[in-house]
Amino acid sequence: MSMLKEKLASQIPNLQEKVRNLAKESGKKSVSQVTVEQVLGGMRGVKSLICDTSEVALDKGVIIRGIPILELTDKLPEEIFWLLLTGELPKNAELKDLQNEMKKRSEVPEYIWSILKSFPSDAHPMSMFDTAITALEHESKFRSEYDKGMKKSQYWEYTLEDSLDLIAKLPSVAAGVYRIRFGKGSIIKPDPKLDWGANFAFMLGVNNNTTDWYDLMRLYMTLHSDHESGNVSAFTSHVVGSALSDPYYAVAAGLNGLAGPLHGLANQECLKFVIELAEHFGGVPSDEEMKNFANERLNKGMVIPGYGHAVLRVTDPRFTAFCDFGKKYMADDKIFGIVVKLFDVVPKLLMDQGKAKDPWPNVDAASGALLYYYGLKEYVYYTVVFGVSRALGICSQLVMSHAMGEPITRPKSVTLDWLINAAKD
Ligand code: NMX
Ligand code: MLT
Repeated sequence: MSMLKEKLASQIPNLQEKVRNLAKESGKKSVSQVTVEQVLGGMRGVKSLICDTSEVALDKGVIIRGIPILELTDKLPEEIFWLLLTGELPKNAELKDLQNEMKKRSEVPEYIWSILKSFPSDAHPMSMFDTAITALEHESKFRSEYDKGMKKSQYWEYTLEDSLDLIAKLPSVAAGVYRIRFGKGSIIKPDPKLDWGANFAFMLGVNNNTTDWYDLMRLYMTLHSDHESGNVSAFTSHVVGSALSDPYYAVAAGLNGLAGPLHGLANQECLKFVIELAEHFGGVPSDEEMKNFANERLNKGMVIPGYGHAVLRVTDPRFTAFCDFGKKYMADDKIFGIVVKLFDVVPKLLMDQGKAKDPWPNVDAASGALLYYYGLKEYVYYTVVFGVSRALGICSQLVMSHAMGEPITRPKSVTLDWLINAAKD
């Protein structure tokens, strides 16, 4: 048994007891009210989900198991995965054990490469990535055990098994998508000496494998890993997983949501916008030029990608972490310079426009410029990189949800007329 599974097996009975007691002692207590505005407005702020892996404070950003994200930027993504699941950072031996588990499970079956090679040459990389994850469902231990008659108390164990298998393979699959889709030559096999994040950077094959490129990928994987459970991708995965669809189905479903421009695809849209600015002005524009260019976009009814958030009301600390990295390694780069200048100009524009509740940058405003600097220029690929990282959080949430014995998700919908009448009352 892996050390991670042992650790969880020792913690989960306590968690289950807390859930049982809460339901028994306070099951009928009211903890929040729902306004008409919330029903009409994407359920914003409705407290109806449990997520212990992380929380997003509107004035602080994401806090993973009590630790603000800016205090975790020097951690490996594997350490974050352990933290998300157990609430503690791993000891050295635990980290080694987890890394060994991942290495053992990292081989990608040949049929995945055949499927990826059969895509149209202009397919979107997210469609390729999500299809590969759905196809990998063939490997699901959760489903095969369920078919044999798995007990409810074992759901979390096989969710963990599938999660480890899937997460171990994702860097290879994602790098394979990149190399196939953009004609970069043969697939690069993982280097057994490298950790999970650095291996992803290595297998993309875009840079001379410098330590700062590896560091950027580790940081990227850590920063995007989890953002509580109400965001589109995590929530979708939660709903799909609640039907006892196995983690492959659940993760693929969530990442299909990540592929939307208001969610993870904003990183692609943001870099596209930055490149447009660079090409239009032949470098970093002045404040006035940038303001006019951005206003034109707003006047067309388009959003400024990478700005605004459904929960946050401050600059996303993940943006801050990326900017700090950029200032250290590429302070004079033109593309990074535009990202910094956008930060000077856009919040005021959005405040003047008066619509966005949060005028500040989110994680997607800076991430692309850094990948671009290291040679990952094909920005339609960027959401795949986000997806590899987000699988850490989604899988952790699925394990915890099954550990708590959560039932199938099934809220009640009402008709518009019902709502109009209820509002009159
Ligand atoms: N540029 C222009 N208008 C905006 C922006 C923006 N960046 N952000 C919000 N608004 C508008 C929004 O479209 C809405 O307009 P309308 O009333 O005409 O429909 C109005 O402001 C109120 O929206 P909010 O309540 O502030 O935002 P909401 O919670 O509905 O949506 C986002 C949050 C993140 C979807 C929204 O801010 C947005 O579209 N941002 C740009 C896309 C983006 O960066 N998404 C990435 C989010 C992070 N991630 O990785 O997932
Ligand atoms: C995320 O990381 O999922 C985004 O910031 C979106 C969100 O939290 O709603």
